[in-house]
Formats: sequence, structure tokens, C-alpha cells
Amino acid sequence: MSEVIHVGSGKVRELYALDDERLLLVASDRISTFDVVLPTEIPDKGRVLTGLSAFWFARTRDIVPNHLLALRPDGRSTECRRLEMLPIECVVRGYLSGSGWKDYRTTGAVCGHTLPDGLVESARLPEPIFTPATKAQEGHDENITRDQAAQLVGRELFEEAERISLALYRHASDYASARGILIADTKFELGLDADGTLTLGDEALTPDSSRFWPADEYAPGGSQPSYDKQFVRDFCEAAGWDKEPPGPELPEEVVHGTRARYVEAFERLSGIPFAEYVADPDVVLA
Ligand code: Q0Z
Repeated sequence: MSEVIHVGSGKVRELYALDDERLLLVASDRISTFDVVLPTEIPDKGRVLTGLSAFWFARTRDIVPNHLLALRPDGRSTECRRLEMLPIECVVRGYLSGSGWKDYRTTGAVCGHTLPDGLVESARLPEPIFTPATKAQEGHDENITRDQAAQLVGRELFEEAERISLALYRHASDYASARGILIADTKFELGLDADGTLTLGDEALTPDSSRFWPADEYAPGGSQPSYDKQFVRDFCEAAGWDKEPPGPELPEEVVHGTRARYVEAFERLSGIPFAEYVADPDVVLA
């Protein structure tokens, strides 16, 4: 007789302990926008994110080992190796958006990277940059300098985390841009396994852990549409919602349009029909 113990909740995910070495990460169909979880679910969203993350884990093993042990047949649950997570978020930015744009506009730099003058919002950076952030218990993660991050994890681990994060981003962003999706920025969670090996955990290179933009609509000089959540944002804006909880219920056409965008991202990136993933999640690992 075994008990599964709930050990954590994210906005849209749950974490359970399977035993001393293993966790179960479950992705729900909940969706958040403007930092609020909406009352309406997007069917299959959790499966799409779990499948995409597993797809990337399988294809980045030569860059860094990862925590994935098995996909459950439900397609939304991942059995993973328990890691000792680093106390920093490993963010990589290839484009100037969100807090990166905000910091550049006010200081000309992001996390200690001084950038060229005259960059516009959403500009592609000359080189991708590693921009670590603190892990906030509540509220937003805060960008920190490379020296602050090195203080938190030690110089050697910091340099390895930076090298791995940049290599992952370069691999994934090249791959995705050839398939019509720009990965503007992304957040990795790295941890140490029992042997002290730096290992990729959590979810990786999904639209929930990254900014995905449609490549064919890319137009620097302003904000870009979100690949996955734009219908939801547009609806919320048009509904006049004040962005304080609770959020609005989504109408059927917004739910269906948004589900279609998630499935499209999965199929474009993996090259696998989503129905094949639902029938047998292990197809993304081949
Ligand atoms: C991931 C999170 C979620 C709430 C801890 N392999 C791992 N080893 C140790 N810790 C984690 C992982 Cl993935 C870990 N989170 C983020 C996920 C619900 C928080 F589904 N926290």
C-alpha cells in the first residue's frame, strides 16, 4: 500500500512525492493570464505542455541530463528524479521583452549585460544573454546580476548553469524558428542529482515557461502577440476586466481557439500529430 503525498502547488501544476527519490509532476488544464488563474480550463493544455517538455528533454540529453524518468499514460503526468534545485531561475533572453525591456529602457543593461544603444521593444539581441532571477515565494521573480547569482550558487555552478542554459536556448530557438515559432525568452530550473551532477528539472521550453511568438508576425518596435494566449488576452481586455481576481469565464470560441494554438505549437515543434501523443505519450521520446 503506497501513499502519494502532495508536496507543492503551482498556479497550474501540482507536485507529489512518489518516494524518496521520485516526484510526480502533474500539469492541469488551468490557464493564467495577467498573473491570475482563470475559472475556465483549456482542454488538453496540460497534455500539450507535458508532451512538449518531454520532447525537449529527449532531444537535449546531449547538452544536459534531465529529471525525466517516465511519462504516465494520461499524458499530463511526469515521473521525475528528485533534485536539489538551485535557488535561482536560469533565464535566457534572445529578444528584448517583459522585465528585460523594462530594465534596458531604464538602465541600458539587463542583469549586468550592457546592451547596445537604440534597441526597440522586442528587438532581437546581438547574442542571447543569461539573465538569472531570484525565486520569489510570492509575487514576481526579481532579476539579479551575474555576481549576485554567483554569490547564491557559487562561481563554479553559476558558470556551468550559464553555459548549459545558453546552449539549451540556442538549440531550441534555432529549431523552433525554423518551424515558425520564436522563443523570445525562457526559464530553466536546474538542480543537482544525488551524484552532484547539474540536471535540468521542472518543465522546459514550453509556452508556460517561455515567451513563444509567431515568427510570421514578428515586428520589432512594440509588444508581440503571444503564440498561445493572445485570444485569451484580447478577450480579457475587451471584457474590461480590471485584472484583479477572479478572472472572467472564457467563451467557447476563445477556449477552442486557444486549445488549437497549443496543439499547433505541439505539432509544429514535435512534428507529431497530437492524437498520436494522446494515444501513446512515449512517441515524443523516440
Ligand atoms: C519543481 C513546482 C509544480 C509546484 C520543486 N525534479 C525536481 N526535484 C526537486 N524539486 C522539483 C523538481 Cl521538478 C521542483 N518545483 C516547481 C512544480 C508545483 C512547484 F508542479 N518545485
